[in-house]
Amino acid sequence: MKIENIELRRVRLPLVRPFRTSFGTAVERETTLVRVVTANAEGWAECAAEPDPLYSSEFLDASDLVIRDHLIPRLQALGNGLTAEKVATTLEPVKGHFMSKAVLETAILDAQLKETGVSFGQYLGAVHDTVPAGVSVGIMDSIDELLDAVEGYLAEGYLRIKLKIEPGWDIAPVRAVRERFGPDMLLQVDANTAYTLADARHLALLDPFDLLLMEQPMKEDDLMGHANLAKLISTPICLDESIESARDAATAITLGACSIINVKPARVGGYLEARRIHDVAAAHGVPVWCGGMLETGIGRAANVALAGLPNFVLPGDTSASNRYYAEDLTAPFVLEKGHLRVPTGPGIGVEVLPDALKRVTVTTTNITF
Ligand code: NPQ
Ligand code: MG
Repeated sequence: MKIENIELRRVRLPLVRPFRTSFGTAVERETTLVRVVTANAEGWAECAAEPDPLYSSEFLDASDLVIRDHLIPRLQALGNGLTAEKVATTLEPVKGHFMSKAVLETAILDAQLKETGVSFGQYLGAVHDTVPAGVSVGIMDSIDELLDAVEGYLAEGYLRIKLKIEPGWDIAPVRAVRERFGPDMLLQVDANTAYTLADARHLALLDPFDLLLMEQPMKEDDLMGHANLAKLISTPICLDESIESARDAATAITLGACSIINVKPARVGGYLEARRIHDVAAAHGVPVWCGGMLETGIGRAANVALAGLPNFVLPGDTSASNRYYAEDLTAPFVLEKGHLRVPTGPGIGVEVLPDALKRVTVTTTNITF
């Protein structure tokens, strides 16, 4: 494939409501869009990094820089021999920077699939036309406010609720939501690393609420701690931040550190590694679900395609566009009986809307390939 130009476009989109997690509050989403132009197609992807290194060590300014000065030059050295399948191995000598590698690989894959008329779903091996949607609900100022928010999402049709938790906002909100909405609703929690093993007895107080899972209670590098916690609580442990590769997934499963995995392509370097995690987990009988990073329609489209693979058996954080944005950068993803439709057009299968894009653009940088 011959790439002619790569555009890095910093955009900023207001969120419909602030999103608070144990690591901070976001009122807008800022990201860098990568547009890869070839002779016959253009590929799009969005970087999952945030302005500050709080979810992970990656952050947007560093991402732009590593893409421009370290990643793109290595891809340029491949010349016309470049394919999406060669991106990860070519970038392997650069340590870390998975989100930066992911956005490049994804934009290149989108261009490649558009050139050949294949959709992400077909390419990755999706077996479903629609995928069940969950929603991630931020930490709120009061239980009443939380109950109103959850009620609204359930009325929209979301099939699973994930509550963000932290010390001081855990047992009471979970109890209130469970009591108000009953035993049948699918409910889970995400701590984004806010606890330690010393909190095991406290976290065991969540056992009676029949949660689907508890996501990333402790530090990302604490696999042993998660394996120990798993023996002390009955809620299944799901890992997010800890899993940066298929090898990590195999290690965590073998250690007993998790029995479910949140697969986020951005966190693991792209959709090809994400699919390998899906496969490793499936081979171990470990279910997976698709995480989210507040993607616009660009990233959401590819996530929904991935979520169509057979071992994505739990509803993902693949929510409708209006969960986050009043105006998305693509035609909005909408809930149909709690499901999102897997796009079927070539590549990510959605078009970027030029006017919406213009309104949110902060800066544009072009790199001639
Ligand atoms: C998670 N996502 O599963 C993340 C974390 C997260 C949907 O819960 C701006 C950009 C704010 C990315 C907040 C969900 C964010 C973000 C939280 C990602 O852990
Ligand atoms: Mg998470």
